[in-house]
Amino acid sequence: MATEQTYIMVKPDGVQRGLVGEIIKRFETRGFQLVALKMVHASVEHLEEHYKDLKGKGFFPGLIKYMNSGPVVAMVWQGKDVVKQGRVLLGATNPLASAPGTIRGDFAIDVGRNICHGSDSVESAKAEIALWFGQDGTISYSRAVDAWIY
Ligand code: RTP
Repeated sequence: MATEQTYIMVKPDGVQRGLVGEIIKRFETRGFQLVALKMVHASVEHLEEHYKDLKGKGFFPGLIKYMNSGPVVAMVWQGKDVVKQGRVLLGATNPLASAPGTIRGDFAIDVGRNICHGSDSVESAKAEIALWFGQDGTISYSRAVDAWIY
């Protein structure tokens, strides 16, 4: 299976609650590689572009307001099957449907405050990485640990 990249974001509630390290830890200890990271207080326009597929949904204005309420931590993680596996680590969109052991299943109860975002396909990951890291790009580096994980 080819190595993929996915866009993972700690949402404003995850930042406010001090869950950034916990979320990074879960991806790191699983064996995925961090190849880009930054903190951003995203503009309404930027967030409307990120969530453009949801425009028209009743919760869209509240979603943009919530996402614009404070800084987020934007990350790119790399590794085998990381798009799908990243969504597994996050848990279901509605935390009440998320299994214990997932990030949302362990730390959230409200779909409107679900702590984190993860790309839902390889194609959307490419678009989201370009949107959030277009000018900065990602880092390429080798890790000694990969010989033990893969
Ligand atoms: P995300 O993009 O944040 O990873 O979430 P997702 O793909 O699992 O879910 P999606 O349907 O794309 O929804 C994006 C975000 O919108 C908020 N939401 N609120 N009924 C509601 O109030 C509702 N439904 C969705 C959540 O923050 C969800 O993560």
